Amino acid sequence: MGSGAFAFLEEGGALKQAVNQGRFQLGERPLTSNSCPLPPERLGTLTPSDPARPLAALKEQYRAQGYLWLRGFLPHNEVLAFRRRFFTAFQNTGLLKPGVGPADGIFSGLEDKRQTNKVLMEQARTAAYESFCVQPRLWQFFDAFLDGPSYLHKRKIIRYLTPGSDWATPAHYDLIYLRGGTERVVSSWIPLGDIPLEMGGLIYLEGSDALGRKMETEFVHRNAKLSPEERISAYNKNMSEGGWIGKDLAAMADRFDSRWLVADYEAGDVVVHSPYMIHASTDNTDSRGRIRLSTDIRYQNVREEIDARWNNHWTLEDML
Ligand SMILES: O=C(O)CCC(=O)C(=O)O
Repeated sequence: MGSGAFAFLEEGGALKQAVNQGRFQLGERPLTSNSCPLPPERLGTLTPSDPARPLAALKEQYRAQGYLWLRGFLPHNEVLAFRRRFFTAFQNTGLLKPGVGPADGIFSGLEDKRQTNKVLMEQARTAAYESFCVQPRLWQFFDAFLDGPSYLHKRKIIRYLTPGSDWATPAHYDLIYLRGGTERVVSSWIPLGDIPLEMGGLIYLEGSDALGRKMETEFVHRNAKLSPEERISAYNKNMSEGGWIGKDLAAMADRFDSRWLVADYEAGDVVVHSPYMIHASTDNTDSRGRIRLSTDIRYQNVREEIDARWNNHWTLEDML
């Protein structure tokens, strides 16, 4: 995709216009995260990147922004095929609205967590998911991006969020959970299907890579007297509950005089973010009932220190 295609998004996109005009909301409703409204003056849009740009330019943009929103990085149809495959596995759990194709992933309105969690954990271990994450388009990019052979952490998270759910990801930066390895680890958040604003995608606190670094320096100082095991834990006595920075995103944006950057993601997009970049998600309030599906996986240079705690498949109880 040539860079011309992005001029629209960068300069005249409807989303950006909405933010600029200070009327950023979903229909009559404001955007929320964990039910807390995000005021329009504290919102902005993510800057899209053309994956075809020279690598040096992408690296520079990543360094400057703390993230890259790579539009159309993966084949759209292959991502949708994966979404279909994933939700097909849930067909007998009652999660999906009957009579609608699994690729649509429409919520039935009821969830039996015992059944769905079992299927989710199975899906997180399938060869199909593994092979999606190790597809050459991804590892070849990360080999180049990380200046050497890339390593994909075995702990790979695949999440879905039903509309109306009372959970959105609170604000955090990833190194809180990955302190046992290199700080050059890079996270990749991949929407598995379109995730327009109303479906609750990932949002980033503008300029927060520097903030995350500052916070981590303070934690290193405060954690210095702890045992090596505690020092790297996201749950040690110096961390807030669950390692989160907080759930009230509006208050956080006020406190740091910053904005939350939002996007309408499409199947095929890949976001890459630094381990210090503060991010969170918004609520899925989709009136069409679509379930938000995404994966977040981490790459690093294989020659750098690897956090051994991430050497196992993700489980819902692993407390990492
Ligand atoms: O998908 C989410 O809600 C959270 C993802 C995340 O925290 C990450 O990609 O690091």
